[in-house]
Amino acid sequence: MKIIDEILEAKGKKKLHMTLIDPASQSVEKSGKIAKEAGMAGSDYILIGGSTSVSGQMVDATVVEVKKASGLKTILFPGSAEMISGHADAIFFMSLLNSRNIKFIMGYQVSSARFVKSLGIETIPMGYIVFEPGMTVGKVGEANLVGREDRNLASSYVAAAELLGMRLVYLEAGSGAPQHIPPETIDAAKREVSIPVIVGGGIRTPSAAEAVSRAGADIIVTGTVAERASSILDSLAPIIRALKGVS
Ligand code: 1GP
Repeated sequence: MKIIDEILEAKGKKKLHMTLIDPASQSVEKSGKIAKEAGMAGSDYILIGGSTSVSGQMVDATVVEVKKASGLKTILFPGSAEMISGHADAIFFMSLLNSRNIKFIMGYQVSSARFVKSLGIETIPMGYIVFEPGMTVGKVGEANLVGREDRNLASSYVAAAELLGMRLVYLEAGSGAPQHIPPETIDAAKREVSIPVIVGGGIRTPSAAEAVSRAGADIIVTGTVAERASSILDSLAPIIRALKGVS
């Protein structure tokens, strides 16, 4: 079954969790360990990518190790046209909708499209929107950040993503953000569209995960919490339980 169909089937029935692994942040072996424990903690998919560019070989090695260690499906979340591996199950073929730089809106997509097609992996068109504070992706992606409380602009961006045919929309506060996107902003965006809404950035506690889930996120992404934890399983399991406990 395609990942997009699994996501659509889950929508409204159960919340999904994705663990973000940035190949630039640790060794291939450590990435495998994070993925394995994330799977044990109840995570549904592993996202592989980030804003710091790494070679295709590094992404290849990470994807292979993550799949071997966890058995979970992998989705590429590329920060550039190089960060693509044919070993992944799918790729978020994404556009950073609020970038000032055309490279992130349509440039990398054009330069990688024929290569991605040749790999034959599942492609999932995704609208990516970066909110304050944006962190590294806000800077590298040259984003006109959406204000944390700007429900109007958030709703307009997700509506545009839906009309452009994006299958998913991702509301991003930036990896390591001190706070996640406020529930009221998530709620407004969620009410605007019928496509699944992904929320990530700054979610580090069970109560934060529950609040984001309750506000309407269909999919919740965490990254930093597993990268920094002394016990990945012990830190992730309560977060995933909290977000999945919301119906
Ligand atoms: C970044 O939304 C993800 O793309 C994850 O953010 O590292 O803050 O969990 P954190």
